Amino acid sequence: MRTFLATFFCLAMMQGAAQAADSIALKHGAHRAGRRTDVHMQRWREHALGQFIHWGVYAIPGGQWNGKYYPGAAEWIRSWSEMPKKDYDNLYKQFNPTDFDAQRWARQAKDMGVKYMIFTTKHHDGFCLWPSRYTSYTVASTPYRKDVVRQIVDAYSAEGIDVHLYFSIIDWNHKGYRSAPPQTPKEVVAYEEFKTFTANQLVELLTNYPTIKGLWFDGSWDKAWVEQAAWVDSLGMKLRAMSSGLIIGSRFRADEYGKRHYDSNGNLIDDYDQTWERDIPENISVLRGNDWDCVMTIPENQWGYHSDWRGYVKTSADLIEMLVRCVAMDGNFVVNFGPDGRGNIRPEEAAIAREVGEWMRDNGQALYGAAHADLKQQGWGYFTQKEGKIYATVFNRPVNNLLSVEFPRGASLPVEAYFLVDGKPVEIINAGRNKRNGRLYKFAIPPGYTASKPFVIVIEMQQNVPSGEDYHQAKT
Ligand code: FHN
Repeated sequence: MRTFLATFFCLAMMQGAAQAADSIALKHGAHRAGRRTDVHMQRWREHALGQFIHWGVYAIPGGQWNGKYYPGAAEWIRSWSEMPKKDYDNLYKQFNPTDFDAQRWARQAKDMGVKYMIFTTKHHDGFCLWPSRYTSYTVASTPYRKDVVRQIVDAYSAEGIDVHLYFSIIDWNHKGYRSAPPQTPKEVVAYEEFKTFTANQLVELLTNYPTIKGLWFDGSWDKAWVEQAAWVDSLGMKLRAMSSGLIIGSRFRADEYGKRHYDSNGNLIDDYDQTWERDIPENISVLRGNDWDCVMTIPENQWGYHSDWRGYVKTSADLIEMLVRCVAMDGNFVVNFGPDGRGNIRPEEAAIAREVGEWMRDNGQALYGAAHADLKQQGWGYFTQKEGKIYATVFNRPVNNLLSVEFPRGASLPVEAYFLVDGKPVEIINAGRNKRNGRLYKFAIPPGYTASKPFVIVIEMQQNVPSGEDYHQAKT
């Protein structure tokens, strides 16, 4: 739900984007100006928190092979020169995750407060976690045999969590796949076969799992794929026609000039900005009024299971801060999990899920369905807004216990404030006008108030703004 402060802001943003460039005619650029307004996208927008799961045969070596530690992202180990390709390509014969219990994963996600999840049906290695009839390199050829995607879709849907399917365009297992554009007639034929194969698999996924809400594409940066703009665009339309409300991010296709994510006119391609991987924008203006998500790893850059996490590992406090920061800029935040080769979610990730979930139970109201509030950013935390209320999430409590909030000139003003967790009142101090004729308020945290975690103050806003006399700006 978007209300008073953000509405003004978004209109201004969109007008800014529309005026920014001289448009050129594009056949395969953005097919819509501005955000999608349908119920499916609105539901996605309100999720706030998502879970990513990277799982595949790379979970078996878990970043180590023949006793040697692989320092890169574990799901890329096949590309490591010390890992023989032949060994990797036979790992599927060992894939038998007897501990895998999709319902357990889904319950854990639900307890964490997750509203949608993204599951790797096929990563760059080409191994399919569903029994695709277009290749034998699938879970059906493993000792495990059972359709993993089916179990995930059923278990998460039963918990009320929306499922989106990750699909890698890169496929190291398909003989027609290549990253550079095909040159010889033979290469062209092989690449055409790869395209048909890719399209067939995508149609198969939507046919087999019709309840899924979106496709999350990856690996579409290959020049060979980028050059197929017209074909990829028509494939996207076909997929959308199969699944009402299907959500596809900006990582699927390029325009006819090879521009990805944002087309040659600067407009977002498809439904949301998918460029924010392990990164969060500095401020909302960077996003040009578009929907977006941020996908984040818990260790520095591990998506698939790595048995030996090194370097800094994010804490639940780090992730909660990122989550609130994203929602305060109208984005969703997605935390990645990499289960091991037997189907277990590692204890570090389980602890994160538990801790984030505990925090979300008390404070999720400040995030689910909430939007950006156009208030000046303050060093103590972040603002979100929903239904006439401002939610102020405090991460850095000032030593004087006074939270400054500046309300712009003409905006509605606070009438009541209280802690979200227990409803106890917070004193509002009118601190006068600021230089720009806005109003400065202080919200007084009682000195005896103790909090070991970030906490939320709800600010109820006056709905009818009186027109006041303006303060004369100092002449400087
Ligand atoms: O190469 C992949 C990586 O392994 C992982 O899947 C991430 C998730 O966003 N995407 C690619 C890198 O951008």
